[in-house]
Amino acid sequence: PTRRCVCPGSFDPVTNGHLDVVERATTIFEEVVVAVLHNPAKQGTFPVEQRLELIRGSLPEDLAGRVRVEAFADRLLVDVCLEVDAGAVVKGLRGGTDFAYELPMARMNRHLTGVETVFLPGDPGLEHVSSSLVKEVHRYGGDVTGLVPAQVLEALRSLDRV
Ligand code: COD
Repeated sequence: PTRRCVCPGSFDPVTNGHLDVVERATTIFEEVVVAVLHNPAKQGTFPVEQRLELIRGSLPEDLAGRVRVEAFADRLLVDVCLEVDAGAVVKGLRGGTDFAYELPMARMNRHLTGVETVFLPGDPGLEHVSSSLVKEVHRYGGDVTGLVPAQVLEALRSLDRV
């Protein structure tokens, strides 16, 4: 049994969908490590240091003692889990597309070190929320209030709008 899990992602930037998964992970695990990792398929928008600050600034204060937010550059998720001594990965699933993307990664991670992946069904009210759609909607002048925390709304203002 493990007390600690890792919630990994790009968090570019963090959304209310991510925060919901992290907060729910704290109801199952005593400690949660939010790990900002590199997704080789994605080009980054926000610098990693800013992504960390935005996550830290958006988490409820009462969780501060049990949630740690860190970046791990160019590392395998399984190596991060070994380093922080976490026996499980927690991921949110918005729907079937997420599942199809996540299943091979969960199997590969288990193959590599035996680490288990726990999937949480995403909140249906946040199913349409992703970092990439948030950035796109903002870029073309749409309003993403309510989909991201206040600090992220502020940070988005620094991006160019079309
Ligand atoms: N509702 C529920 N869940 C959500 C929502 C939402 N609205 N939005 C996002 N999520 C979940 C996603 O499903 C995902 O589980 C997590 O939050 C993070 O999402 P993103 O988009 O920030 O992160 P990804 O998908 O780009 O992260 C991919 C990783 C960085 C985790 C992956 O590339 C990785 O593990 N990289 C490290 C290198 C490695 O180990 N590679 C081999 C993998 S087998």
